Amino acid sequence: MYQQAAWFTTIIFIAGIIGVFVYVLINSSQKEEYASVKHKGHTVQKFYFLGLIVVLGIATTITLQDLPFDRAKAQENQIEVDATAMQFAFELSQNEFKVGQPIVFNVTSKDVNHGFGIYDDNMQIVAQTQAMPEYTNPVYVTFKKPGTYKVLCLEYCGIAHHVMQATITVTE
Ligand SMILES: [Cu+2]
Repeated sequence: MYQQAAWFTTIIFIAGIIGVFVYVLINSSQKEEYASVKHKGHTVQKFYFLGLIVVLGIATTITLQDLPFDRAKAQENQIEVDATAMQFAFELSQNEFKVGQPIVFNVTSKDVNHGFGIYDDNMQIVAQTQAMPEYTNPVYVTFKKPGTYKVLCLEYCGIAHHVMQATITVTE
């Protein structure tokens, strides 16, 4: 569903850009005094810039209301797991867990910025954070159902970014 929304949004923006190009192309044969064009350009620019701020402000507010996963917190009995990302793999100090067991993944990177996204069997995101060199970002997860989960990189990090993967097994 999210992929579809992203796809349609992209298509709409591309159509808009094509529309602008076509409009400019059609009107490019008309000659106008430079001074008047410049003045008009500034007014149009100001109008569109304010419009853009309003549109992006509303879109950001609406889309940040809801994350596609739970925002979990630290818990006393949580298992600590070291999760290190590198070109092009993930290293997890533990990858077998039980349902209902609170876990914190301490996520870092050995080289460049990576993403650390945990996906369930249906490729629905469960949790995510950035994997950054010299920083450790905690991700709190409590798996609610058994299955095979995947860790995927969410930040383009180089030529083999798409093969970066780790597996997590969750049992009852
Ligand atoms: Cu990557």
